[in-house]
Amino acid sequence: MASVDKIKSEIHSIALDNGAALVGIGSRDRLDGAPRSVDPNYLLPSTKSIISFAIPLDRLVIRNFLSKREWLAHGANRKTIYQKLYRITNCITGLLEGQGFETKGVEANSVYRPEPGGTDAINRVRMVPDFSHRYAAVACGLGWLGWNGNLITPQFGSAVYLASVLTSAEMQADPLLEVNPCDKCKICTTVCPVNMISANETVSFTIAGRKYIHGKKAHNARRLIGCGGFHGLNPNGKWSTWSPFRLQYHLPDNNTDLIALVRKARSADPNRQGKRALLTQRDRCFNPNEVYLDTCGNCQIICWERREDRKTNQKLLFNSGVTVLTKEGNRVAVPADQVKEVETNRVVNVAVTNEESKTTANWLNKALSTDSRRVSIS
Ligand code: B12
Ligand code: SF4
Ligand code: SF4
Repeated sequence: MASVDKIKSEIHSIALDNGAALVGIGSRDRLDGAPRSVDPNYLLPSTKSIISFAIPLDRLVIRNFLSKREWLAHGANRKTIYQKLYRITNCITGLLEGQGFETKGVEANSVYRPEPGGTDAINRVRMVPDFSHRYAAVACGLGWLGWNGNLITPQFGSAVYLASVLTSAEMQADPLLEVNPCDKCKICTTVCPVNMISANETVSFTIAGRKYIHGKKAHNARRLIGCGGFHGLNPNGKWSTWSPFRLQYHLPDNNTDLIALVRKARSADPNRQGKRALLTQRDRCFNPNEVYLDTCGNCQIICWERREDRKTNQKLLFNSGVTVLTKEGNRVAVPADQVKEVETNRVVNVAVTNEESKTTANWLNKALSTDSRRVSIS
């Protein structure tokens, strides 16, 4: 058997050679007292070390996405990143298992603990992961939790995706990050169509005996409306995400009603029906025909390590206009005063141009199905 130091160095090489920009190792005791979603007992009780790694998003693609010059390239970038995260996970798991250690590669995304009444992509709302990559990354020294609640790193801000591996191998832990890269500019709180992140209130938790905080988030169901693309317009009405869809402007305050609204909107979404309701990120990213239709991600991708860049990103978004669905079934951005909302048969309204709104009876249903047919697995 190779020495654990050699294995550790091999793990770093596998991650970095296969596209990760950051990799770190944390000891199990750093997760004592941490939130329950990062308890390694759920997946691998024999865990002694946690390996975390991160891949940054392409910055040109982010800016084209925020400024609404180009939509689908961001999803394509995210898809490639997930493929790399899974490949690195598989390689590291193979290495450690080959050396006789019990090891569990954590799914990069879309795998959740059972929740009552929430077995599929229409009904689940709590979405507690089998293991939380964000908290794990903090415990492995990759970064801190930003005000936006995402992992923030000194090198790339929050614009990174994460994965983790649990193992019974006992390796020397890497140091924790000592300085918080989040300067509390709160730009992340201004870019959400559903005002998800509070600018004043915080929540706190403990990792490795240290206290961390992030901005308090509204109920999860609210986030599912914004992140899920059911409502794209900012409350000021001047810019939107890449979603042309609209739900109620005053979302219910009562959580039961909010959850019912999410489930109703998802039930009418053609991209969550049949087999699609059970797909994991792994199923999606390795299907060559699957298209990622991302509409937001703003609170994460706006946050780069330098404040000047964050301000530029915010400005690009604020000046990017409002997304409409065109007659041809495409999504383009136009100035806010050229937009009209029309009803659909899918719970949501959809934004179209003033001009094209006059003839929606002739083309809307066809354009809506062209829009959703981009996604391949059905
Ligand atoms: C679920 C999820 C979502 C859900 C959010 C719902 C949720 N519950 O968090 C949705 C789909 C809305 C979502 C949106 C986004 N996500 Co997401 N998501 C995840 C996922 C799978 C888990 C996140 C998580 O840890 N949630 C649980 C946390 C928030 O709660 P907690 O404090 O641990 O637990 C609380 C409750 O659950 C409660 N509780 C009560 N009873 C019980 C019982 C038990 C048993 C437990 C355990 C807990 C519990 O206790 C806690 C106290 O409040 C991770 C992948 C992963 N496996 O880590 C990606 C992940 C966090 N997402 C990511 C991203 C980027 C996004 C988006 C930007 C969308 C996008 N373009 O990808 C947005 C950002 C939204 C935001 N501001 O947070 C990245 C973050 C990268 C980074 N730099 O940090 C991740 C890590 C994916 C990845 N592989 O990189 N996401
Ligand atoms: S945008 Fe500003 S406040 Fe928000 S997480 Fe990034 S650095 Fe922190
Ligand atoms: S991804 Fe978009 S909708 Fe979701 S919380 Fe972040 S800013 Fe809000």
